[in-house]
Amino acid sequence: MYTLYYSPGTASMVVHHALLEIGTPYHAERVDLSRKDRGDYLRLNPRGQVPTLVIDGKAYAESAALLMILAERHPEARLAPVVGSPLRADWYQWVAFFTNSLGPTYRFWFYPPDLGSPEHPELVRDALRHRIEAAWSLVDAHLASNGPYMLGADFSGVDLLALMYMRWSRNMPTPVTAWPALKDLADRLRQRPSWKRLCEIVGLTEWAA
Ligand SMILES: N[C@@H](CCC(=O)N[C@@H](CS)C(=O)NCC(=O)O)C(=O)O
Repeated sequence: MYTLYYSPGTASMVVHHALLEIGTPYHAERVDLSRKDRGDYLRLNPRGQVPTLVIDGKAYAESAALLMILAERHPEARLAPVVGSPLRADWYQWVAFFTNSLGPTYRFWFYPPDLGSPEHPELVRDALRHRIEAAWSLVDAHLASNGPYMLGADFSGVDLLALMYMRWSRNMPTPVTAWPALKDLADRLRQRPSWKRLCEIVGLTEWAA
């Protein structure tokens, strides 16, 4: 049994989505991120962030790591290609790309206090926007030549990571739907029953379809 600590629409989405794709039983605990004092939750996650996934009584953090752990624990769900295959290597590469390139930059975009100010000065905002858009341009070009999914013809768990980050662009100056291959990927993934179920469970309507 897994226990997922989550908040709708946040970095916990990919983990929640993976659990639904796998079809394994889990318990979900909503964390109220509007509360400054997160009390006992800090014992599970010292930064007070989501996601946290408790596996066999031990708490683990970091969305990309949790996706990798789940893919490994449930090979039958085929969230990752076979270990040792060239596609598995591509899978690691893209998981690392998303979590390294987009994860921290989005974090800075949404949390100006992480960079020391309540609101970003325009220069910083523009720089973060530029970095996010450059990353999406690269992914769009990759998909246009090698898609329609991140690993080519077939869906995998790294698409779930892409979908979570794609959704975060929805209110940015250039949402990912401006890039044709990214829009195509987002549309395909939003057709999956697991996505519809996830939106229902956590009560997401914005950018759900
Ligand atoms: N690198 C972490 C980032 C987690 C993160 O930043 N979570 C945000 C929500 S998207 C959070 O918990 N924010 C509340 C806070 O920082 O107080 C991951 O990918 O899991």
